[in-house]
Amino acid sequence: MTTAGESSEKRRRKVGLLYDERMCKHDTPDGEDHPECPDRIKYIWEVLHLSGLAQRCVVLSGSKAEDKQLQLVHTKKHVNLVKSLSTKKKDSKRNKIASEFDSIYLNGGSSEAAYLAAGSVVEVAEKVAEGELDSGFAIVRPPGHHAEEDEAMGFCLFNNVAVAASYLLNQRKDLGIKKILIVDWDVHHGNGTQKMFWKDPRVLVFSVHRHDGGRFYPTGDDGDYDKVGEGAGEGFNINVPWEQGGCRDADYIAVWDHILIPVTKEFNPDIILLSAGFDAAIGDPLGGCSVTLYGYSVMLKKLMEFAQGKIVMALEGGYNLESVAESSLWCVHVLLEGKLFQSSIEEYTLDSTRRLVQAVRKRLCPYWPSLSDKLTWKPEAPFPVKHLSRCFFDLLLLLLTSFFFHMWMKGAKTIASSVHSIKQQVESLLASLEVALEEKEALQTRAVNAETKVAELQGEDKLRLKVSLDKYAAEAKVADEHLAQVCSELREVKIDLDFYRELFKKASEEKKLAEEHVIKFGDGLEKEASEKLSLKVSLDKYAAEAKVADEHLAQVSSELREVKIDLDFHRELFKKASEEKKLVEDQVIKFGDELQKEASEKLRLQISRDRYAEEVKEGAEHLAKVRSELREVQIDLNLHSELLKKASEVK
Ligand code: Q9C
Ligand code: ZN
Repeated sequence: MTTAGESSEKRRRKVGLLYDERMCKHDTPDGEDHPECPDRIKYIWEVLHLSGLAQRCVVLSGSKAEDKQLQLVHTKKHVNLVKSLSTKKKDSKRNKIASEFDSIYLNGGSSEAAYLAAGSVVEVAEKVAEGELDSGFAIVRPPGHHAEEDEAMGFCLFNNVAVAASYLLNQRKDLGIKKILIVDWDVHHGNGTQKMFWKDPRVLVFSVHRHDGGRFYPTGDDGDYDKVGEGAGEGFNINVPWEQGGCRDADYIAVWDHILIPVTKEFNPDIILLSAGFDAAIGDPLGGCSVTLYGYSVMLKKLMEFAQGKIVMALEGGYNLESVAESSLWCVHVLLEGKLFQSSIEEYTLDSTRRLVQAVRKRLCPYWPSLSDKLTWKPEAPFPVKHLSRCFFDLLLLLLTSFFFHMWMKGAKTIASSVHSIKQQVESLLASLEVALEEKEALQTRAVNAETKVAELQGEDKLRLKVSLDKYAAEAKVADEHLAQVCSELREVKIDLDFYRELFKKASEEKKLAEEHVIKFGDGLEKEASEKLSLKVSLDKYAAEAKVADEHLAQVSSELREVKIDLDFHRELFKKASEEKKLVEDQVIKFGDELQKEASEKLRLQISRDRYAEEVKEGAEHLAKVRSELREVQIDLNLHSELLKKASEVK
């Protein structure tokens, strides 16, 4: 079992964060709204500071790329064109240039920002390759992966990630980087990157993106999975083209598990560059997919197992400010801690995803033998479950993540250094508590059932039972003492589980409301409904509810202890009951033929007894875990009120 205490003793990872305000100067010339706006990176930076994570990283400021570096992947003509933008004073001239490209705007700050974006990814990549940093995140704009050799495109001026990859391979041979994996999880195809390394076996380019049969941006065939590279680079380009929107964590994770990870194992890169667009995130206005914080942290964590964890993240797209900031935050958290955003939520992979994964594997298995292995999928969910689970789990996650984020952010202002661990504790406590409560109920029912059955079977064994009842009483006393000890342990801990349980209850109620809404909207309006719900899950609501919960705090705190005592007591009871049952069963066997009729019953009981025993054991381990987690949480009720104060302040 890994506890927070253990992992904090691990060597601290050095994570670089790069941000430079000058990249905010690239903006639309007339101040029109545009999804690729300066606030995207400003907000990420703010959130990283408010959360206290930035303070735990190595903060770097940007530097401009050199022309020589840019020309590794771009034509001189293109570099000069971008350079000239700053000297061309007239907007009209820049507008004319912009209009010659697809989905490009330009202003007086564009050139400097583009040079900084590329140079910054180079800088972080260099430091990670040198080993000065374990990993890093370049929070840059304009993005890069659509930019081609001689062309700006799709909000991208220079291909930042491609420049960095080429720089490491060609200009920093001394660093020993021979193989680079580029992972592009931006919802759009990384067409520029694909072209730049099309024939280069030193760079494995992997992109998962919406393709929609060639109708999604960038339209055409380039992003299809039959595009695997050419010449020496054949097999070193991998596309996973979604056939439609709506892809989720389970779909992305399936692609990781069945395509990207096995190939990465075989390729064994020296460093990983991540084209980290967050426009596949839930809530993105352009992407139409639903990747959650959990999905992003799982994907990143899985990549950290390779290249000795040398990962360079570079921001690409992502146009919902909150999604982008939260996802970034969680990725930095994963880089720092190597820990996941815990989620017990199981989802099912879309049928279309399974077919796609099979097709991609088939196309690429000549180059990557591990893709020929037989694939086994988890069983498919029955229809209504499949449908409902995708819809409701989404809502639940949305609720929980927004809530956690909110609580976390507010707390961060005052207790920056410990807030991330509190957040994690809260998560696992919530999960643990829910499970524990369910478990308690189940055990209670089962204990009663077992007792009934014992009573039925005992018959002539009353004497025997009398003896064991005394034993029972003695053991119950021991259990009582044990519980008293647990109680005092609980009292020492200054976190109040009920506070969170209350909040969780609220969240669940919200979820129920939300679910009713979704049903009303019906399947056809599912997307619209979930958008509305994300509004519903506004932080205001949580602030208000947290306040109510706080007021309940004093009253319910003792109740919690009783629940815990109850739980332990019932476990103990149940254990005794099971033991009794076994004794009685032994007697029954002695009765032989007369009880032959009951033989089948006995067998059934034996099976269930084993199951109970296992569950009780699991329960005990679980409880031990909760307790050890509790012991480590060092916040007190002041923190709660601080949190709440901050919550309303920020709101
Ligand atoms: N009909 C990135 O995410 N859409 N770029 C234009 C024109 C362009 C997205 C639609 C989307 C570009 C880095
Ligand atoms: Zn994108």
